[in-house]
Amino acid sequence: AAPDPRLDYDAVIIGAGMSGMYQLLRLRELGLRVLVLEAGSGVGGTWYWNRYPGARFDSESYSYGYSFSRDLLQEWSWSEHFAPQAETLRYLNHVADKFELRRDMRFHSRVAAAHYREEERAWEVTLEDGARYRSRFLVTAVGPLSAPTLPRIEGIGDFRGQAFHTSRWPHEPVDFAGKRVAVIGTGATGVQTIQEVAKTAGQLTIFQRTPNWCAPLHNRPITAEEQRAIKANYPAMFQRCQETFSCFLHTPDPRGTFEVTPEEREAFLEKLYGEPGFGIWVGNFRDYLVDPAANAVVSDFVARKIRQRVKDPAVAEKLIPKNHGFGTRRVPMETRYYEVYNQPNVRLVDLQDTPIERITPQGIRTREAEFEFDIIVYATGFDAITGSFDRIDIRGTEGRRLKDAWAQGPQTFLGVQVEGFPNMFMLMGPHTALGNIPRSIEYNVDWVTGLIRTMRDRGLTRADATAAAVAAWTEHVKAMGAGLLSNEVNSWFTGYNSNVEGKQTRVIARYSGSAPDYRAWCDAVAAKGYREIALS
Ligand code: NA7
Repeated sequence: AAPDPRLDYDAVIIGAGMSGMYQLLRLRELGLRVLVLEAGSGVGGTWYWNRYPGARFDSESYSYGYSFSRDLLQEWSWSEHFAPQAETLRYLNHVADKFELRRDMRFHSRVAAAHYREEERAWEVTLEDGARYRSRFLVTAVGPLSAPTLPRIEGIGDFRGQAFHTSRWPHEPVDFAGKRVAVIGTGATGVQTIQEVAKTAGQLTIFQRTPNWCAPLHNRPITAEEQRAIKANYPAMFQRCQETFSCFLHTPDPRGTFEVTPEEREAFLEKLYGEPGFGIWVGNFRDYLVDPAANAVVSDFVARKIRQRVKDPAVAEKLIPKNHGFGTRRVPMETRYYEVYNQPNVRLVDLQDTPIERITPQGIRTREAEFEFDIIVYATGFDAITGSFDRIDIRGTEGRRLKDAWAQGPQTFLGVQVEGFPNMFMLMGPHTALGNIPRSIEYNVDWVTGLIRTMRDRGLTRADATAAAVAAWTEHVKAMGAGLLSNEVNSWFTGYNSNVEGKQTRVIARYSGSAPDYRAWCDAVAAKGYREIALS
């Protein structure tokens, strides 16, 4: 189809993270006029924003980069098995340079609204600064964990020291040496922050509301010999990622927890605890995330490890989760995290015992005590999965708001489309397979590109998933989540957030079947000519 002269672009992509960057490249190859709008001053998304101390991968670096370019794979060398944030950001800037991505990107451009205009079969995208663009397609590449949330605590604006949310970290380094530092939050981010800040802070106070089950990352540098092996082995490694449940190098062990002797069980768990990466979480016994008795065995193993590592038994008990089992929330991967609590300059405040009452100009007041700080770090997480959509005024046909369409939880087709929002395609939207996210991103982008290519080739200008397709997919996603212990726990996995109004209920926000199943489903839709999508 010839470009529509009424439109500024064929496609507008919101977000210049890993999804947006790759989508730009693919749509450019189709000859489309594409614009990427990015709120930050550079590319990288998650890896641009999350500059907090200690931020790093906990998926193996080499399994986490883009796989689409042989050149790129061969010329880039990861320095550590689990690379630090700065290296990943350098990598993504390298990708942007190599493929000249920035020429189609506009930075410092936060999208405020996106409204579908039926007359033109196009999206009108408005920035916070008022700039406006009309585009046939709207691709959201906004990330599942990109809308930060601060606690709703009184006095949060009163604090006179320095205060940061971990994902809005300043670009200049923050000096903790000798300072009195508070960290609120003990999720994957809090754990990475705490173990790093504890190295230099004069005094570190950790405010923990819910302990998480953490496990050792076992990071180390990549040797020259390993580097050669990694580069020689890329095709096989990515093939493996295509075959595993969540695209990680690790995948569930085929054995059930009680199919082995107690001695074998202990030895297996010990082995997993000693191995690098997510193995203990996603490579564990096949039934431990659905069977409470199996889960209790694994949880008990990790609890014993925590008791061994933390010297003060009272502190150890506070660090052991009581209301959820191992692996049912995101497992923070750590490096001497538990040993931090043995340091004389570190103390743990359990908010279950003594809730925070308010932030004061000097620090934090709990029910029991008044604390003074130089720095407060909010490692309090995100309005996950739907939060970044909620922050944009997205309206489909007849002005219907996406937020209203999702009032009872997200409704999607393949996590890519929403009925009544024609020509809007979501990358890593709700109901897509998460797991090793870059693997899912590449698949998602290629699938969306295939649909747009088909439309271009057939001269079609409107794609809208049918209501029946959305209902069927949403039901399928719910069914896949049935019986998972993680869906009975409050966490970002279940869209629960104590800090966001209306998000104190659990929803099925992510696809929890296997990535191969997800891809098979999407492949079949494409192979049969997108019958679930009304194309015209
Ligand atoms: P998470 O995993 O959502 O963790 C947020 C942490 O902050 C968690 O410990 C929360 O406790 C705590 N929190 C949140 N609000 C408050 C208030 N109001 N008071 C006290 N404590 C609070 O976010 P992360 O950034 O660590 O990780 C997000 C994902 O990013 C991670 O899973 C990786 O995949 C990458 P709670 O558990 O809610 O009691």
